[in-house]
Amino acid sequence: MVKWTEKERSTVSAVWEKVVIDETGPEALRRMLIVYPWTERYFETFGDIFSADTILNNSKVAAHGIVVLKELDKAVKNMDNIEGTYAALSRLHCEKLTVDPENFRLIADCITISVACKLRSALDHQAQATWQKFLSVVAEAMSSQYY
Ligand code: HNI
Repeated sequence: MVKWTEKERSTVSAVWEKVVIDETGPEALRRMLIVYPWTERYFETFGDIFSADTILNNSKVAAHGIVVLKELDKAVKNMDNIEGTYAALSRLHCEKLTVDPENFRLIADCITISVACKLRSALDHQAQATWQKFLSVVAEAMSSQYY
């Protein structure tokens, strides 16, 4: 199990408090789809997401970005059991959605970049290190039920 110092816990909470889910969620998912276009294949039901323009204007992408980011709130509130928190969601992504788990790292990076664009100097190197540790634990938890 991952150990968190008090400083790390307060840093994750402080970063998370500054995140505006309705902005950062859509922004992060759009980034993933544009920067890593092969991830589009999982979202066939979202309609036309075959160019940067259509991705930026797709309301389903925006809405799903919010769903993904809202889910992170559970990890912030359960830092000592992130794996357990995401066990069912990991199974869903493995068995039903068949998402390659490598993509969890990609979306984690896109979330960090979107957060950094928003927070600017508030996400200093120390805060970034802690935030990325947090997201890598989330990505690992999302991969935990794969077989
Ligand atoms: Ni993900 C559905 C959370 C990464 C593809 N995803 C969900 C749902 C949540 C969620 C919550 C809704 C589940 C439900 O309906 O019961 N996804 C997360 C989280 C991460 C993540 C917390 C990583 C931090 N998902 C990814 C990645 C991909 C992905 C990296 C693909 C590249 N997810 C999907 C797809 C769906 C989905 C596809 C179904 C969407 C739909 O509405 O049909």
